[in-house]
Amino acid sequence: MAPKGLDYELLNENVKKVQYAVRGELYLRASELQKEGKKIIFTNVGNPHALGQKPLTFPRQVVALCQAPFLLDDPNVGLMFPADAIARAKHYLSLTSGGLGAYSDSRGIPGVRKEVADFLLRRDGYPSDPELIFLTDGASKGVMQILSTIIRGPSDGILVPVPQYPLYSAAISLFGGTLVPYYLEETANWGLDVNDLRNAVSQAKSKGITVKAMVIINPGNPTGQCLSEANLSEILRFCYQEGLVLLGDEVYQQNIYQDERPFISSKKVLMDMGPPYSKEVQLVSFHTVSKGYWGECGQRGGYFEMTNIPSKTVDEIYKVASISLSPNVPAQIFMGLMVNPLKPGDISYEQFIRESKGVLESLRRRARIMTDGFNSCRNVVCNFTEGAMYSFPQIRLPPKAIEAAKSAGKVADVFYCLKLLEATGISTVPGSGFGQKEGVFHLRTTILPAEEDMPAIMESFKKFNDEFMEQYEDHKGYSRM
Ligand code: DCS
Repeated sequence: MAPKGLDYELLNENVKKVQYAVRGELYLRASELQKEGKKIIFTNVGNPHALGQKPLTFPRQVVALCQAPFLLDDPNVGLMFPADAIARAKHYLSLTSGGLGAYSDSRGIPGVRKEVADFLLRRDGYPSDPELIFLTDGASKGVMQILSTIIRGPSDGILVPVPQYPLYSAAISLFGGTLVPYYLEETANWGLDVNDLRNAVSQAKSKGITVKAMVIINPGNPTGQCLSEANLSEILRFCYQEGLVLLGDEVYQQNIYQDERPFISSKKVLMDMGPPYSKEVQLVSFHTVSKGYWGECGQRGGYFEMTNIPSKTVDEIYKVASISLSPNVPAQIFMGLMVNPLKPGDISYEQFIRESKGVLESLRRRARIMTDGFNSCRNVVCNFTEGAMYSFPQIRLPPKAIEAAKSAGKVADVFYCLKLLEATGISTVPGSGFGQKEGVFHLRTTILPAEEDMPAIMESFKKFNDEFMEQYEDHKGYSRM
C-alpha cells in the first residue's frame, strides 16, 4: 500500500531533525524507573512548583476570582478574599471583553500590555509602547513566533550561544534555518568574546550562510552567568555593525544570586548607548511568568517587546499571531500581576514580600550549596550560579570511562548521567543536550530541590561520583586536564 499522510517516512524532515534534551533519553529513563517504584529527584526541568515551591497567595487569589466571578457577587466574598485581591480581580475582568472564557486580541489584552509597558518604563527608565508588546503562551511561543518570522531557509543563520537552552536549536531546526554557534568561555565564568562572534559570522558567510539574528540568554541557561553592561553594549555594537536583530532571552531576570552583577536589560543598555544604536539596532526581548519567584510554569504566560522593528514587520507578526486567535487569557492576568505587583501599604503587601523574598533567598542559598557541593567532588569543577536556576558542572571523565561509554553505544556524558540516575535517582540533563566544546563533558541540574533535601542530594551525588571516578580512573596514566 502507498504510504499515508502521517506515516513516518513522509513526515516533514525538519520535525525529525529536532532534538530536545530537557525531555530526552534521561528523562524517559527516569520516568520508567519512577513507574517501577524508584524515588526520582527530577532536576532536569526548571519547573519549581513540581519540586514543591508554593504558589504566591495574592496572584492565585486574583486569578481564582477571575475564574469564578460569581464569587464576587457572594456577600461573604470579603471573608474569603482580601479587599485588594477583590479589587484587582475586578480590574482585570474589566479589561477583558467577556472574562476569562473569551478570546482576547491576538497580541493580548490591551490593558495588560499597558501594564507591561509601565513596568518596562519603571525598570529601564525609557518609555515602552504597548503596541510593540505581544503577550504569548510562555516565552517559548514568543521565541518561536519570532524565529519563524526571521528564518526563510537553510541559508539564514542564527547566532546561538553554546552551551544554550535547546529551545533555540530545536526551533531553528524546525523552521529549517541554520544554527551558527558562538562559544561561551567556561574558564572566564562563561563570558563571551566579541572577536569569537566576528569569526563565527565570517565562517558562516564562507559557507553561504547569512547571519540574521543573535540570541543571548541573560542570565544564562544552562550556564547561569549574568552579562555585564560593558559586555551587553559590545554585543549591541556588534549587532549594529552586522545588521543583526538581537533576541534577548531575559526570562531569568529576577533570579540573581550575587550583588556584583545585577540584571541589566538589553533594552536599557541599548537606550543608554544613544543614537545611532538606540535608533537602529533591532531588539526583541522575552520574559515569562514561569521563572523568578513566580515559577508559574504551568500557566504559560509570557511577552515579547520589540524595539526598532519596522511597523510592516510588526503587522506581519500580528497577522501570524492571529492564526492562533488569542494567547491563553488566565496567563495574561498572571503576567499583569507579575509586572504590576502589590505596593507598600496594600493589605496583602507584607505577605507577598515575605513569600517572594523567601523563595529568592532560598534559591540563593541553594545555588551556593550546589556549587560548593560539586566543587568538592573528584574531577568536577563548577562555576558559581550567578543567576537563573541551574548548575552546570564540568565532569572530567577519565579516558576509561569514555571508552566504556563508547562500548555501551552512549555519548560519554549520557553514560555518566544514566549511571548517576540508576545509582541515586537524580535525574539530570547531559551537557551534550546544550552543546559543549569537543571532548569536554558537563551535566545540568536545577537548583530547585527543597533546601532541606539539598545536603543529602549533594552527598549522594558525591558518593556516586567519587566511586565512579575510582572505578574508571587509571591512577598511573591519567592526568587532570
Ligand atoms: N528561555 C529560557 C532560557 C528558558 O530556560 C526557558 C524555560 C524558556 C525560555 C521558556 O519558558 P516558558 O515558555 O515557560 O516561558 N526553561 C526550561 C528549562 O531549561 N528547564 O525547564 C524549562
